[in-house]
Amino acid sequence: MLLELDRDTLSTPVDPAFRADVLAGLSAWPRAIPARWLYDRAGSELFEAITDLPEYYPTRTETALLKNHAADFAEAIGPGRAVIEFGSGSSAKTPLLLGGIDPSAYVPIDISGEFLREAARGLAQRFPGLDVLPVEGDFTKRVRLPGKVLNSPKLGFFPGSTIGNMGPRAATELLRRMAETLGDGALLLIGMDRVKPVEVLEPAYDDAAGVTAEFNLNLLRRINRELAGTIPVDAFAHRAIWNDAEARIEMHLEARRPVDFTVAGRRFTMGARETIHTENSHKYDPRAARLLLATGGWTVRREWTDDKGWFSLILAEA
Ligand code: AVJ
Repeated sequence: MLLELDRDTLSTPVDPAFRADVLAGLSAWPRAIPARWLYDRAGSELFEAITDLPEYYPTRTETALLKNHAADFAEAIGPGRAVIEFGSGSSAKTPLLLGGIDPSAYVPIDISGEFLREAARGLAQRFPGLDVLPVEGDFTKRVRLPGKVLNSPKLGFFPGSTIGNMGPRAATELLRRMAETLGDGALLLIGMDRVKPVEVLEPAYDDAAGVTAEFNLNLLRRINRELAGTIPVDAFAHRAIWNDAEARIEMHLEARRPVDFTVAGRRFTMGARETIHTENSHKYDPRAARLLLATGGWTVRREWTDDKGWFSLILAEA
């Protein structure tokens, strides 16, 4: 008799979508696994560490913009809006926005429930009068907003250049869905990273301390742990390259020697220097940003950038 291993005797439950994406991605040519799987608990913590790196300019540049233009936001957005944050993570930048605009409610949406609840608790403490209504879910899918905010005018908040993870097609679809979710008269405050010299871009995604490398390699560790993988993690190297034609940084995991491994019972072989593409980070110049937003149903009202023009915060109207 063949005994099937009971689900709850396994240490980590298998997410069927993760399994499907990894198996399909490892079999595809070129091999590619969707970036969202980088962000398990360990990955989310490593990403937080990335945001403090000297080479990683986006977070500190955007944070400075939020601080320096608080009065502008208050004037352009006005009070009483329900703020809906897409992919809120640790909500680190949120207080900078909420402090200035006097919102009626705050709805953080994130796929990592644990992270979400911690962040929501912290914000509710910091803004005692504010309704904090967390929603656990994938913001790239249709999201059901809490009933309490359905009749308030809304401000979508999508900082961090998270939109850059998506290609233009997926980004357009997401922007359209956001416009639908947020309704008529909605505003969107979105952070977008700009095109800049490759000498700045590549180190930002391949730091001297090796934190980004750990972040990328964590995906292989996650596969080994959750999908009974035998990937020799040491045989892989982190690569970050600027693809100028597509205006994006690409992260890859490169096999340093021929490798042979199994994942969820399936066998894979890779030659030396073959890669698994793990993330894209698209960069937009101001015209491309406007075009993308317009295609997604949003009209740009204002744009703020830093002295070097490295990062922009854009306020758009549905
Ligand atoms: C979270 C998608 C905005 O693209 O800059 C940082 C992810 N990956 N370093 C980015 C990331 C490697 C980050 N985003």
